[in-house]
Amino acid sequence: MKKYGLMLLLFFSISMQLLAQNPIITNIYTADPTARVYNGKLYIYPSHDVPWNPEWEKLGAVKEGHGHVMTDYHAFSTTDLVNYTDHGVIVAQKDVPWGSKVGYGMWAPCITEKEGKYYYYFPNTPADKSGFRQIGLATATQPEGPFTIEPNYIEGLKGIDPNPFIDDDGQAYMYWGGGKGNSLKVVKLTADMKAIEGETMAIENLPQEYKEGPFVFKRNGLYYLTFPHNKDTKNSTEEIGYAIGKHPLGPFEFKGTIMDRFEDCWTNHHSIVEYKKQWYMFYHHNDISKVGNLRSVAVDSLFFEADGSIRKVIPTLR
Ligand code: FUB
Repeated sequence: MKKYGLMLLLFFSISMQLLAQNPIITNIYTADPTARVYNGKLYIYPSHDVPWNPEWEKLGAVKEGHGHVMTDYHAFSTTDLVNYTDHGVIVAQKDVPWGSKVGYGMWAPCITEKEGKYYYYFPNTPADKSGFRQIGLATATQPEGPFTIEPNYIEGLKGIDPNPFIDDDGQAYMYWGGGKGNSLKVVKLTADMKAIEGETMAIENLPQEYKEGPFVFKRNGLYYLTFPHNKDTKNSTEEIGYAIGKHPLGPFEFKGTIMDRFEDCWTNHHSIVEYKKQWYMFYHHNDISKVGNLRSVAVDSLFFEADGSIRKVIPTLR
């Protein structure tokens, strides 16, 4: 009986992989996917790449060199990793009380759930020009919203790529940071998830150059810190590596590469999640647009070895 159960599980996971077609979201350009499981569904919270609109320059927006233009966020959900529902815009730049209203604002977001409430952290260009990006919060009682945006950004979280992580004891942490001179940092969050608490620490001892997009998860008592790094500045994407620690604040020991660099998209940004007893890695590539700032979210299965190490994920591209 047990044998048939295992065979069925194997058959199910192979069929899912055969049916799934990358990129998985094709109605809009999406990048930087955070995948989470809520109420039996798998939700994806990506950023939303759009082309630059020259009309914004008349309103005072300044075109930035990197070209990552984002003005709102959508949420998606699925139960089979084949069919995805677009829940529409959940947070828009024009509605952020503390943000600039036009331009490049909203880069990689991330979400977490605590006691039935959903906490959606997102970077945006601050209207007060206090930094390249500040990180704000929107909350909801359902994973697809409606979300209410907090009036101010969170003091002490200047930067990009927020990744909240809640440990089994209920303590929440925020990892964030990326880009030149803006390294990986971690700090505790207050119980209401709306402010930082205690000292901010830099995570500096990773042997390969950290770039951006941290994502932390816990498995079998170990904390996996995964991150894009080791970028070849010429023509390829960032590589995704990982380190393991025994505490959310580290120290973390670098363990290797989860996904190699591949062709010409400049960035990669990922999340890792277990759904229906299979682990998955969500990431992005430019295989529809062929340009680095109009990206599309993809997914592949991820496997652990018996010793807890991660087997390399080979991206299945279009
Ligand atoms: O999507 C804009 C930026 O590119 C993100 O914040 C980075 O992680 C990189 O993917």
